[in-house]
Amino acid sequence: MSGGTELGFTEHLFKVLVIGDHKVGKTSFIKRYVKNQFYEELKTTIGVDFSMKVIDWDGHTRVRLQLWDIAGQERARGLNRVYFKGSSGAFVVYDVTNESTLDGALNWKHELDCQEILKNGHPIPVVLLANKCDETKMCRRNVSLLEKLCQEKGFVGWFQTSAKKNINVDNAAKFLVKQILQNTEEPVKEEEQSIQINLQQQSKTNSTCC
Ligand SMILES: Nc1nc2c(ncn2[C@@H]2O[C@H](COP(=O)(O)OP(=O)(O)OP(=O)(O)O)[C@@H](O)[C@H]2O)c(=O)[nH]1
Ligand SMILES: [Mg+2]
Repeated sequence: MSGGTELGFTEHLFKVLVIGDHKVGKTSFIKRYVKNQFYEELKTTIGVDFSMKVIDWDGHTRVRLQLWDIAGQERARGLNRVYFKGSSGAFVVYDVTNESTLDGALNWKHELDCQEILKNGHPIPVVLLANKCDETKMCRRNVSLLEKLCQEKGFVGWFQTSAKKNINVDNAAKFLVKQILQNTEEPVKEEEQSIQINLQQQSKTNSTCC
């Protein structure tokens, strides 16, 4: 969602999802990013929590990021789709010390792709976060695997992050915001819009995923 332009100054409000399995560090990532704080013990998120981060992107652009911290258990409960609507981008987080959470991350991404499409017909930009990288060093094989996965599954990028040690938190956020801003700059041409409507109608009738 984009706000008004006043004397060459633009404000944007973007809804950004932070999703992933239970205990991977979603809330910690947000707390580090928004408040530069980290807690060894955190209560599990119930439902959804919200945080706001205001970024003075450049001299004439301000971005308000509304971060939606969705409980890891919500996917199992099938409630996550309710929260996806209207999002401009997402972080999908997994825990590098718990391999099964990478499968979980791919499932979250799949559900998001089934649900959210931008006006220009593209899926929303999603960044994969390999969190808790302070706990273990990622080997080359895993790095190549993640790069391949990103390409295959349509993530716009991935980062090794540590909410604990404040590694790559800002970089990942900047990267996602840049992708989101690029989408706002791409006007949708009229003929493209009608093609997209047709495609969306077709995909609704052919859809097997959701
Ligand atoms: N070592 C390390 N621990 C982390 C990191 N990020 C989070 N943790 C710890 O992992 C645990 C879970 O973190 P949360 O941020 O609550 O995880 P969550 O994904 O929000 O979990 P739910 O709300 O249950 O879905 C907490 O004990 C954190 O202190 C990190 O980067 N490194
Ligand atoms: Mg949480």
